[in-house]
Amino acid sequence: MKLFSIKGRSSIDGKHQSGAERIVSEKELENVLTQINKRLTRKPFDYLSIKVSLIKKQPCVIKSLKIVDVCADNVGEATEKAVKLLHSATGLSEEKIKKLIKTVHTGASPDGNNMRGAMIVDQKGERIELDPYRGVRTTEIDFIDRDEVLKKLEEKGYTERTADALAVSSKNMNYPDITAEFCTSDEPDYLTGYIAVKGYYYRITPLKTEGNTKGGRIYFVKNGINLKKLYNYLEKEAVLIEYTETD
Ligand code: PML
Repeated sequence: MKLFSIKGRSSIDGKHQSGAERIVSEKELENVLTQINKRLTRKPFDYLSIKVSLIKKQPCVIKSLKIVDVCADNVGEATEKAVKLLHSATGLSEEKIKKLIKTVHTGASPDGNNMRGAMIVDQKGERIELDPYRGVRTTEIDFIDRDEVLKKLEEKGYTERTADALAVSSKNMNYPDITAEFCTSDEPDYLTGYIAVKGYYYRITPLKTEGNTKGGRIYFVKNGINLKKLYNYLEKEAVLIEYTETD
């Protein structure tokens, strides 16, 4: 079956506004293009692009991580829980992890803004992105039957952002040399973030302070990782995800 990758994004004054990515069959193409167009035009924009390309290599199919809800009374308690999960998945010291999280909360790009993609941190706690302004982006992903998955997630009180983040983290955790991921949104009122480790997506609220426009992702990787292969997997290889319900 012919599959197409769709990538849409909008911006205003050069600042990212909305994005949407899908993998769809030829039959779904027209409908999904309409959906994406609606999603991108919800926010004001002065630039909008939607790119469609045929996927040449058949995507591999993987299972999604299982969602585990973690509640905390405040950001401090949520961060402590996040740090413990990351410490046990990466072996990095709690102090180092806290510093890295603070970097995300204050703007991880060298100019103090949010990065477009994720930071990459090795087991020595060092940042190793090829470009620290851009980072790495996980793309070329979709759920098999995304609408059905979205319905199931929304019934459980989750959001479209949860669906997108679950897809990203499931692709990430499928890579043997990625051990964990940290993520908070850059939306000032979206306080839920997550920690992904092998098999699980720990959804933690509130993982950031209300009103903070800084957010982003950290990918924790093994020492000596081949960055060229990592970038190629995350940015170029198409992956389809089968949603797995939490028991
Ligand atoms: C969730 O709702 O499970 C957390 C999603 C984090 C989204 C981050 C983002 O979209 O920027």
